[in-house]
Amino acid sequence: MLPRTAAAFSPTSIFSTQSTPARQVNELSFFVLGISAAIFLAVSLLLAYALVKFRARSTDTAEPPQVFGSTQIELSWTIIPILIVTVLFLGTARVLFSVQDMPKPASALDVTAVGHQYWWEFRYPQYNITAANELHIPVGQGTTGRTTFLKLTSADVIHSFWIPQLGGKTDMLPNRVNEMWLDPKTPGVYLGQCAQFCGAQHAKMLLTVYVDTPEQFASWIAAQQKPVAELANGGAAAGAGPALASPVPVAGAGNPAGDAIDALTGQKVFEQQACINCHAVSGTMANGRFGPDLTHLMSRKSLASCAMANTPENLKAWIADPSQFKPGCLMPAMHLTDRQNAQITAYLQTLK
Ligand code: HEC
Ligand SMILES: [Cu+2]
Repeated sequence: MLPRTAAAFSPTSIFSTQSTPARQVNELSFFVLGISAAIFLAVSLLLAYALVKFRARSTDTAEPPQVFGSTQIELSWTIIPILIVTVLFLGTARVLFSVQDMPKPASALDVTAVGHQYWWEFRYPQYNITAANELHIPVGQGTTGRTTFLKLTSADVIHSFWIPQLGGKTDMLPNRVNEMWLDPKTPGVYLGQCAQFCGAQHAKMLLTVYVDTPEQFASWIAAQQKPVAELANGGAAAGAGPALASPVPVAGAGNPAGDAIDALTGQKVFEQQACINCHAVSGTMANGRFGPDLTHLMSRKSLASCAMANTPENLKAWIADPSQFKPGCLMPAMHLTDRQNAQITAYLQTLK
């Protein structure tokens, strides 16, 4: 392997591979590079030899002998390249098939990843969860390992899913499903990025992958499955059920939701705005699908696919004007008053 340089240990290094598909592709690249380097060296040496050995000398009086055709040489420069190409072909085919046709274990985790301008949606059909931007998967190797099988698609233009240390780069195409799998070796945080230019904020379409231990993963799933806390002031009676059925009633049309800067008022303001046409908060009337699901927004460490840390100040500033962080992104500035913004932010803070 490579020397332990800083480059090999940067979080987006393709050299310190942490998952089988990435490792196999990496080994194949070095194999191909090795063969190409050997060919380059052999050709250069032969060329240098011929140039020196057969150079024009002052003692030369006539043309050197002219040679026409040599079956031996022609055979060798046909057969040797064919052998080399065969080796390259077989080596590549072996990796291709072992990555592509890996049988799916019964225990595999299914994730559907959907690329959007400029964020990622992650659906976990086995758990009925929708998350965004921060992908959580279990560690994939070792006795408790669990492989993750991803279905990749896009909601708009072509994106590409790439986590250099784990795998990819696999295109996410509209109306088509590509597949890949990951079996990360060690728990930790891995960084990825959209690898296909997809528009103005392509550069800020970053991706964080949390590779969890089985326990961490189970508790993350449990947290994502929890229904949002009910904010109704009295709501003790509703404690039992998942409280999903009835959305909090909205104040009559045109009525201001109120002046209080608290989560309950914030929810009403949120639901009176167009936010709910683009964002979902499960169990409430917000069921938009155009933007990231906000049901467990506070479980994420970053906002807007890693554009900034998820702090109350950043959240408020984002809602006031997303373009200060991601110019050209598809969430409009909603022209809220400062109070409305503070109310909504107070509400979003409760979406744990
Ligand atoms: C026209 C659709 C649209 C409307 C309306 C809209 N958003 Fe968004 N929102 C988006 C999109 C798209 C993104 C992702 C932007 C990106 O990362 O490029 C986003 C991102 C966000 C995020 C970051 C989510 C995350 O997971 O990091 C928050 C928070 C948010 N919106 C809150 C709001 C609030 C509050 C409102 C109403 C005041 C609102 N949005 C109105 C489309 C919308
Ligand atoms: Cu993209």
